[in-house]
Amino acid sequence: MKLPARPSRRTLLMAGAVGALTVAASAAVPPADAQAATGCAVTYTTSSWAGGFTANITIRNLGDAVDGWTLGFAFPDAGQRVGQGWSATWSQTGAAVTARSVSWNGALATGASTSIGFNGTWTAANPAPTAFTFNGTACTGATTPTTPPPTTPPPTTPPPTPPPTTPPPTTPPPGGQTPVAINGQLRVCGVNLCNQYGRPIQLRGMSTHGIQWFARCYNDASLDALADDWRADLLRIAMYVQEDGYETDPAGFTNRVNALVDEAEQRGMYALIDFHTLTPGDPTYNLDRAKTFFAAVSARNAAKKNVIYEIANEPNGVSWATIKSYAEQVIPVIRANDPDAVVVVGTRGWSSLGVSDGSNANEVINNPVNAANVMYTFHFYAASHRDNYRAEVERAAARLPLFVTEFGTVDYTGDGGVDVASSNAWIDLLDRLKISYANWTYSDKAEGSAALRPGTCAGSTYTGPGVLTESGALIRDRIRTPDNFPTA
Ligand code: IDC
Repeated sequence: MKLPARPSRRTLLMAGAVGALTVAASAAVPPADAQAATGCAVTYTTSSWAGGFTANITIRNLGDAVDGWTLGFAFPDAGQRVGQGWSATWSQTGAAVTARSVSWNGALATGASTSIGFNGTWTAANPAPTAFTFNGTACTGATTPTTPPPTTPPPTTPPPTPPPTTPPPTTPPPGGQTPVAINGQLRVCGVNLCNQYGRPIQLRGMSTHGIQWFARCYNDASLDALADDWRADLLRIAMYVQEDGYETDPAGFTNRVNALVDEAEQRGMYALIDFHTLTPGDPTYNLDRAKTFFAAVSARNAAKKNVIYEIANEPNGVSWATIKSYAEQVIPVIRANDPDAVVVVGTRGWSSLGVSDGSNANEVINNPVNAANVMYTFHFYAASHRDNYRAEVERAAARLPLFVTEFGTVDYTGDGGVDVASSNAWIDLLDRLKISYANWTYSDKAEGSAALRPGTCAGSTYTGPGVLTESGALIRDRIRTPDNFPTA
């Protein structure tokens, strides 16, 4: 799979005040059948790479409350096309693009906002549209970006990030039988992850690949398939910090993570926000970025029940003492905004509980992070990590709350053949110990760990025979069995 070239990004804000004029006219002569006051403000932000881009759009209703809306705009360049979109029904005729509200975001009160987006393609150039309409009215209302502008360098001292200026979309929580509807706000109890009834549960789901490379794989159809066909409980959002990730566009990646949190919430899935540090392995290299990022996402998502924070993917080349110190600086930033959320802390040796560095879980057991409601990360790749790792997980699980935020069915490179026996031995163990897990990856990268066959994300079909790799088929079979979450 060819990876996209280094991304370029732009943000465009639309500003003006037509909505106010409409209101003034209605107020001066209030006819019996007064037309509803209208007005709107739009932000359009893109992350683009050679030939492709992701657009995130926030719509703010500055007029009277609406129940159903249509957003319209025209692409400036003939080669721009909408591909798969989310949170709206998208269509394009010539240059004209239309996005229609869906069931859960059609009702927008005065002043309320909603976020939608799409993955698109471009040929010659990818300029942002310059005009938008909302139910036929030109959008000229002033808007405020929801995150700091991308040009702001990360501060070098602990950065109290201001809370977002626009509230997250007011999505009604899904009722019925979704994992989030049943389990609600999670918390750590003893060595377990417990639901709103204080009963131990296990969440089973998938990790994205790096969202800087595989944004096209996370769209309405693919996430519907994950929730409904796979019956996944959990989406891990792997936001690399390096490798063309967060450090290149903090505001853009923060927005994209937030959009995926909403996508998971709308489908009743938990969202694990993964600050995907990998190289360099010392998490303190990214300490300021972590504080900035987690301040923003925890403020924005504090009211949601489906968010879990993973503060360092795989520390490596550092001591547990260093990781613990990092955790004790980042966790208070999250707690200041979102006091009751579960936080997962990476462990030494690529989150091997130290085993890959010749150590073991005792360094954590004897010196745990000084914070409540915390779990510890364990990662494995089934073809590389076998009995000695399983034995240590089983031993540690009696003393520490563990969360397998990432594992592969293949070897530690993420590629190679599926080790069916070792993968099943691992999943059997996790099931027995009620350890939650996310599999690497729900993507179509041409590598053994990817669940989707190469090319799947260029299409619109994510279910049925044809789309799964050997790894995807094995994992889907394991994930989609009934959860039997306790309800009292
Ligand atoms: C791998 C991806 C691969 C990518 C590489 C570098 O599968 O496509 O080129 O990262 O970014 C981890 C990491 C995870 C790795 C994965 C497989 O958390 O980022 O993904 N792995 O190597 N730890 C152990 C294995």
